[in-house]
Amino acid sequence: MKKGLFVTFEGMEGSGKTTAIQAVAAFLTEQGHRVCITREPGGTPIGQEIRNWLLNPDSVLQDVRSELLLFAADRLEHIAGVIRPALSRGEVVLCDRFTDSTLAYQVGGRGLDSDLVAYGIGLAGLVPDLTFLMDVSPEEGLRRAGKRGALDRFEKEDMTFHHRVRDAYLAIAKRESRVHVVDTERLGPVDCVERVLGVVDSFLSAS
Ligand code: Z5A
Repeated sequence: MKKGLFVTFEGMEGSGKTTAIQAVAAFLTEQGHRVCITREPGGTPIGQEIRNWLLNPDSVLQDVRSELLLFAADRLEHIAGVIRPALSRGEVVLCDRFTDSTLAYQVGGRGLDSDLVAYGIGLAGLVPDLTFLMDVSPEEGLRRAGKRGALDRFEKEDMTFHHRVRDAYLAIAKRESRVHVVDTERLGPVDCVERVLGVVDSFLSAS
């Protein structure tokens, strides 16, 4: 039985998801909430193996649908092993990427059939209470990501891929009221966190 709060952070590479999650977690912990920080892919031991393979720039797939199934396997293990247990303990789960990443990258970016991807997402059987779309232009996001060194298998895709991903994210935000857009190109890290905390606070007060 779900009791906690499930919050996901979405967006392009380098958009500021990890930065925001760390600061939001510190604030909520100080307020007395129990917080679980996790991520996809890679929130479980087998998920970490899947992540290493999927992000390795040398990994090659013969059928792009295999990518969808690897993300789905990572997610099922993650939900059963980490997210649901934390929610049932009443924790606030802050998750770096979830199902909206699959819609943005596998449908928007890769062009997979949306019904097929919807089936994969449906297997999850879990919808976030709140989602923050940390929005940034692909140019700025990749500039930030590039500062870290070698690019991963997704970061290496061409600019049209990244623009399709961003457009897909913005389309999700338009149709889903749980999604709140945070402009991380205009707002600095501190203001981004303030915006996120304002929404979380209103949600917690109303529930
Ligand atoms: N993927 C998929 O295709 N399908 C799926 O279903 C799922 C995932 C779940 C996982 O990568 C890859 O898997 C991902 C999609 C795909 N593609 N890629 N690449 P990931 O999630 O591990 O990697 P990432 O998104 O690239 O993470 P990241 O680069 O670490 O981005 P971030 O966490 O959003 O950014 P950050 O580390 O917080 O910040 C980056 C830099 O920007 C850092 O120097 C900060 O100090 C700076 N920063 C942060 N916020 C700001 C603001 N507001 N202003 C200025 N500078 C800032």
